[in-house]
Amino acid sequence: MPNHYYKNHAGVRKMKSGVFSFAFVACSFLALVSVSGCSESEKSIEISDAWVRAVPPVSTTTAAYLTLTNRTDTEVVLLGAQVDFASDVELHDMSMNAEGMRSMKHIESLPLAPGESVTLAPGGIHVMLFGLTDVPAEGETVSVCLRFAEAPPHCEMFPVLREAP
Ligand SMILES: [Cu+2]
Repeated sequence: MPNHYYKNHAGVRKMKSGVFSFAFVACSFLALVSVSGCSESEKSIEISDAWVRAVPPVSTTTAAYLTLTNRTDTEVVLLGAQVDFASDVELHDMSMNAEGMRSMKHIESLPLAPGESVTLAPGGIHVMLFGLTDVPAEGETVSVCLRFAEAPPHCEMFPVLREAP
């Protein structure tokens, strides 16, 4: 796919916004055995600082950002995401070229070791949304379903914002 370029954007980190987490593999199984058998805070994938960038209505692309923390005992691998308002979704990493322009490349998967946390933010790794069929408006929330290896997709509501929360 062709390289495309973004203006340099300072990803200013502020206070944590909503923190979501969901039970994962081992916990889901234990939860079937006993409701209190597994604390979600101990064995889960945690999602925080989730947002989708608000773009002009004529735009055909935007991006989703979040912080993922693996609180399970096993490696989890993020493969990408799915949304109902874009035809294609890819994990991208952004880097600086010799001219000081930022270029993006497709990454196939993003592994997280137990306890590891990764932040997808402007200027770095992001979830690229191509072929927008319905451009999300600022202030809306949209469903983004994260895809993992060896686990069902997990859908979360992401706020649509102009800047990082
Ligand atoms: Cu991208």
